[in-house]
Amino acid sequence: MNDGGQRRYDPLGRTLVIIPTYNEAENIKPIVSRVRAAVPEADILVADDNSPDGTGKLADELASADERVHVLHRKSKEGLGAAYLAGFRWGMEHDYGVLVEMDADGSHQPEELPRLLTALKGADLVLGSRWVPGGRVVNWPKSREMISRGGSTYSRLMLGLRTRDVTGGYRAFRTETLKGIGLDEVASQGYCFQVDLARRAIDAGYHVVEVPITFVDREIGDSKMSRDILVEALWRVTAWGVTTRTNRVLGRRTP
Ligand SMILES: Nc1nc2c(ncn2[C@@H]2O[C@H](COP(=O)(O)OP(=O)(O)O)[C@@H](O)[C@H]2O)c(=O)[nH]1
Ligand SMILES: [Mg+2]
Repeated sequence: MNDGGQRRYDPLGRTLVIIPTYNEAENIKPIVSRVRAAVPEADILVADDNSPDGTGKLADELASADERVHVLHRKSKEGLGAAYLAGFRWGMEHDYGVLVEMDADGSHQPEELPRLLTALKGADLVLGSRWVPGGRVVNWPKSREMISRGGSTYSRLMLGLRTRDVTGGYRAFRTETLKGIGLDEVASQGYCFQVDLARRAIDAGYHVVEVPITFVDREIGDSKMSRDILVEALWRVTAWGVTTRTNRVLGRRTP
């Protein structure tokens, strides 16, 4: 829990890097080999939603050649949130101490992961952050940057958070933190899943640290960002904001 970072933290334990994929056939091999090179001691779990382009099969080939690589095959596309929840549960069942979120498209550079893991030695959750000093985005269209910055700002204002980058998806959790924030109640599916987890961790009093990252826009394949994902984020963040404020007025804790 949050006591200003003064408490002693347990050693980190084994690390699992979870990579959700939907149609990332051209990206899956490069990203897995970069993760293996950057953090050889970590295992990898590819959580594939039955990608029509065969990403799951390519991941299977990687897994059969490397015992540190695992694949979770899911029946159909159910969104980033559902894929991560399934990945987290797999990681918990297999006793990993650290669960990492990372996109498959190279936007989250595996070479920066050691810095996130070092910071996690003294924290409950580390957020890779584009919007703290030292953090930046490369090659992102201005429109996407505005959506992301706007989403973070709106979420921060609605939810009363001080964290700068609450929508990002490059994160390292202690497994204990995820156990403590009640994953069974998480219903968000799209990218607001990231805001949901951040607000839950902060509201529960966990020590959340932001580490600057350089986010590089994908060079290959298509973004899965859609209107539906944006609409879900907008209504959910607004609803959480209203609930949080109402509960504050009534003196209740937000679930
Ligand atoms: N398993 C799974 N992965 C997804 C889904 N939607 C997005 N992803 C993955 O989540 C990561 C981020 O998605 P991306 O399209 O790059 O989002 P953007 O960077 O915000 O444009 C990528 O690795 C995607 O393949 C989904 O419905 N299921
Ligand atoms: Mg991307």
